[in-house]
Amino acid sequence: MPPSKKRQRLSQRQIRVRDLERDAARRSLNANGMNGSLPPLPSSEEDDVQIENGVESGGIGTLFGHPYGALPYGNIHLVDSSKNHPDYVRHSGLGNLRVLNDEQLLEILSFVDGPSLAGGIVNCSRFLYVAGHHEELWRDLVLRLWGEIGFDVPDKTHADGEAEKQSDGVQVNHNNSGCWKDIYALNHCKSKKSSHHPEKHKPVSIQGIYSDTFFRSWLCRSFAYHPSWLSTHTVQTIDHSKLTTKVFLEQFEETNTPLLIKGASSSWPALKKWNAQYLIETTRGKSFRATSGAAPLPAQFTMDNYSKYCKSATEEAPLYLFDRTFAAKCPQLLDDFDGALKESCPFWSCDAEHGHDLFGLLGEERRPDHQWLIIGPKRSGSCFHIDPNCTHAWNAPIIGRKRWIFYPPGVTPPGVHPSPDGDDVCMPISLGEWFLTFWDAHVERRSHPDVRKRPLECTACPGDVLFVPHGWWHLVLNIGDSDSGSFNDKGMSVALTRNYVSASNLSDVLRFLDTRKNQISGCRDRHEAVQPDELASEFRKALSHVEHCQQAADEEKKDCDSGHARLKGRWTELLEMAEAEAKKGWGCAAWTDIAQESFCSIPEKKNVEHKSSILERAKLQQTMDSNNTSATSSSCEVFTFSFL
Ligand SMILES: O=C(O)CCC(=O)C(=O)O
Repeated sequence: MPPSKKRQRLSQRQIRVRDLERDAARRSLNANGMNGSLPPLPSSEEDDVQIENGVESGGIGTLFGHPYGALPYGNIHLVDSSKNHPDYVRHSGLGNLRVLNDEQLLEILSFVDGPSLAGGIVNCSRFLYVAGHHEELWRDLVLRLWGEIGFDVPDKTHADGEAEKQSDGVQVNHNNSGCWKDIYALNHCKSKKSSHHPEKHKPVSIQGIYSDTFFRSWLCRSFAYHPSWLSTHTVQTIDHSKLTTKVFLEQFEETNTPLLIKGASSSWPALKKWNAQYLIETTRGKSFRATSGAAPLPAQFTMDNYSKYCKSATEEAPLYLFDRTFAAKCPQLLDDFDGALKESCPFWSCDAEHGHDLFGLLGEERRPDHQWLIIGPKRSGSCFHIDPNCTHAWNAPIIGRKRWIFYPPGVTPPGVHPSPDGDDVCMPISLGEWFLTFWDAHVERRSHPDVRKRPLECTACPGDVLFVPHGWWHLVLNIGDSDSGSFNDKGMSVALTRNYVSASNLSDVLRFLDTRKNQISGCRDRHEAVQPDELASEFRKALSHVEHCQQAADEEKKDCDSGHARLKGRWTELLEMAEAEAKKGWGCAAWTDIAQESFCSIPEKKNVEHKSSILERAKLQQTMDSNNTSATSSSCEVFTFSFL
């Protein structure tokens, strides 16, 4: 029998409560800058879920395979609204909470514990089912409970495949369904010492969910590569066999120019030995640190668990394994490349005559962090940044290719908004968001009239090594082995990187250590490392330290003979030259005040507090960028980070 259409008479009190609720809702919407006219709640008649053959009707088909069926909000205009309000699923599923936008709703849900979320909230309504399965909610629950101590990741029990209809007609997505709820369930049972083995969660696709918040974060992770993203090669490239130390130093380090050295690491044992199984076995019992700019906390993973995570991660900004202690924890991994590096790339040997890896003079414990093992799933990577402490770096992909985009020192990439002193940077929260939002603006920059201000791009393959000069902005996307962009290609991407100071950047490093103390990184969380306040003086001391060797004794004699009664250390001359250079100013435009930068000149607001001016600049640049960029469904979300 159809439910009665007769309206119930409301008491005076009920009317007052209703009016108060409406008033509060209107004020809340206005406060959020939204339209205050609240659509009516559906009548009880509309509350009936319409199911045809087990699949809900009334919406339009899934466009992009969001596991829970969410579509961009704009699709709501295509809905036949003759029967129901087009956003009926949301309104009926949230009741008075519908005054919140989806971001606010997720914020509130982030306070809910796992059992209440899984056992209560997601069962309340279809909309809450989708919201309560937002991948990041489950990730944050896991990280808060077990991030620091480590947690297990279940095997991906279901083979990748198309969404499938169950016997009851409900559409279940095995594919691309994420993993954090499964990780939560497994570790929850373990912590309760339960012998229960939770089944893999199977998302149900819901029709009638229109949400940029849910859709955008999925889109920013599951995009297919556009061929044009990978096709440009403008980084200078030299075959390893043709590169001499002299050419590298004079034409690339001295001129601070990126260089792709083809085949430079092809002789490294790591190239032949490293695969997931080898890494798992070699690192057994050790854990590795992985972080994401979007996650509240870091996570400790064993290699086995991280490899499983790489196979199933679907969140927008996946946790990226960036481990600085791999060499001490697993010396075998160091042996797999360190000796071979000295032979294949003598310009990066720490014994080199020209003065390479000078921070090494501080000693392994006292120097700032300098080498990392980098592992991530496909589509993971590094958002735009400049390397720490004015260092140069090399980066060698061992498994899987990497796509690189460089912007020259002093030229800020589109979508990136540093504060005038460089202490903070606002930028899109994920690589996907940057590519989907700022690609067209980037393409325009390729034809900047001043060629020195154009970006450079390349793809580095296993076997190649890339030289990353100091002060260059760079973004790195792990693109696996095929250009197909298939979401099923989910293996780990593995790389090695080292950052260094040599004769060519020493003057900038000294100037940086003297003048940008709060941007010094790589030492603050290690008490044995030299801390920012002392780093400049300790580094100078190390450079002018006299080596007690025959050479020093001979030099002493020589100096005495020529009337200069002082000892000279091996690098004293280098230091003196660098000090003189540093006094003159920056050798590299990256650290000159961003306010003076000419390319992206943004009108400075007078009398604006420093911190708020970052946001002002971000908003202003966003408007400028969006005027130059074709619209996507994604809005630019910015976040701020400080150097650690
Ligand atoms: O491999 C990557 O993700 C890039 C690493 C990087 O840019 C860096 O270490 O500075």
